[in-house]
Amino acid sequence: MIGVFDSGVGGMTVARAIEQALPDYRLVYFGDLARTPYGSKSSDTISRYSCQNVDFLLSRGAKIIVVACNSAASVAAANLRAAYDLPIFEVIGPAVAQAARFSSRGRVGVIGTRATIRSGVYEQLLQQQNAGCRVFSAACPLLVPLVEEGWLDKRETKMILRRYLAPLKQQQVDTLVLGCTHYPLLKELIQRRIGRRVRVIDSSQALAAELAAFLNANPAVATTLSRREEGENLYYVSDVTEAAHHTARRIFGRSIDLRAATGTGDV
Ligand code: DGN
Repeated sequence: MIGVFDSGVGGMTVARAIEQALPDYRLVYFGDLARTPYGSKSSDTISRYSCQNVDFLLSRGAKIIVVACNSAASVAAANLRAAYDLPIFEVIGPAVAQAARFSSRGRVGVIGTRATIRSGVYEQLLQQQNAGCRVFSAACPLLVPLVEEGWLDKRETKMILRRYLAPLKQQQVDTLVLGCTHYPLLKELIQRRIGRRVRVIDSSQALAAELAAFLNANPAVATTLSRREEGENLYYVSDVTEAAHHTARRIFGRSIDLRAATGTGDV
């Protein structure tokens, strides 16, 4: 199985891209709804939760891990790679590669949770790829709870977005990275607010393409993965809520059987 985790439902935007790019492979998802949001927690706590999430996915047969959460990727990806002997993919690398490629004037905006922005990982990686690039980042801690609540088109959400994006607009960014896997659900609102000329980057498709290329190049790993004819994709959450059902349906365009995950850590 391809194991995918996030702090909640946001990572389902990545799971969906993987389902579309790799329809023959089975996927198991874990959304840590009981402990979301991660973005406001300390790095140690996010790292500990991330290890527990990987252990859960391994117990369900995952042979590859996708960290579909920027907050976890920014503080825990290196630890996970050191601790687990299996391929680990994450969402930040593909987003950075696209931003470096598409930025026309080297003015890149990044929005994400507090943990992601505090880590400085986007600045560091973008400047490694393009030394002249200027990065303007903004933590947007209210957006994840709004998405988890399904407030995707409310007046209050638009007002909050206007406030968060104003400084980036003022800096005239030419590219804006959605540095949180919840934000693609607000992509249209964000695009409208930041302006049509700004390229808004959501890394889910690039990540799915990277995974597909890896499996092509590594058939020995690909053969260890369970195939779709062996069963459905599995979607686990550590708390099954009405809002999660609603958001999952919105992401996949179909209703998703959200299973309750138990024994996933120290909740
Ligand atoms: N989807 C997670 C991310 O990409 O950072 C949100 C983290 C959170 O829980 N706030």
